[in-house]
Amino acid sequence: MSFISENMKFQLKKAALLCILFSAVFFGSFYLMNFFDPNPALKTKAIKPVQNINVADNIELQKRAGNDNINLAAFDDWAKVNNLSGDNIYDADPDKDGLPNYLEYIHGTDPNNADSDGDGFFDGTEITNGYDPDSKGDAMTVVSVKIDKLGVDAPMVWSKTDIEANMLKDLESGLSHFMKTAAPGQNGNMIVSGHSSNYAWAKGGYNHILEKLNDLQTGDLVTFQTVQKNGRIIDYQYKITSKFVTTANDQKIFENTPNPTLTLTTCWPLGTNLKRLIIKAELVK
Ligand SMILES: [Ca+2]
Ligand SMILES: [Ca+2]
Ligand SMILES: [Ca+2]
Repeated sequence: MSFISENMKFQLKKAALLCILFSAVFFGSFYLMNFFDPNPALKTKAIKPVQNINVADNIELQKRAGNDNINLAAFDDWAKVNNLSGDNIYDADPDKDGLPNYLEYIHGTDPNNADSDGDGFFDGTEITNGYDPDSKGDAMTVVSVKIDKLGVDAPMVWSKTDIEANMLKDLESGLSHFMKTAAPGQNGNMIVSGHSSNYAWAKGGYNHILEKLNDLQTGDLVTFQTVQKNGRIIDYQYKITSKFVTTANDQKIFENTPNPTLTLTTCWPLGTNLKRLIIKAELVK
């Protein structure tokens, strides 16, 4: 009898110890994971300079940013409501969030609050990196790519991977934006790819989305339309500056640029993945 009870005690002690050990390992690794990497998606928001545009003398930009529901006559009313005044009213940044008043107005953010959605990231930082300044956390703006000349109107996927198999998965849902490259309208080289062709049995609705890419010429336009949660729709137009075919591993196309540029890439010749057809374009200002 006493033998069984001793054995039971031993087993209970062993179970308790195992339980403590397991908890220590589980919570310890949970803590470490969070300590080192609280939220990888949020962590990628490096602060970059925001474009400094004077809307007062930029008619083309007014039109693009206008979209009928944002007009400059209304800017004055908006400025009054927000107690903004002074000679430098468009370019001033009273809340020091990296976003001049003019861009606060365009994006519908609060010019007197550096973090309009209260998620811990400044309005300017969010916009520069493609995040929605009016949606908490790691919500990106919803982007579609429109190339009128080719009849292309497709969603842009914010790729979060540089692993080829996963990138191909992204291409099932539209055009793919290479991670860590510039966001639409922002300084730097934005790299976007799409299928020109694919296997007949391949999944996805965008397997031929860029099959006519070679029909584009210098001067043609590619539009990136961004939609924020607050309803703001902003079109960024890129005008094509060059077109060329290069090898599949040409690293030069990834080189960064100081100004907002677009690199659009697809497999070429049509029906193969031997080479790449590249379109280079610059933001219309
Ligand atoms: Ca500001
Ligand atoms: Ca703000
Ligand atoms: Ca924010």
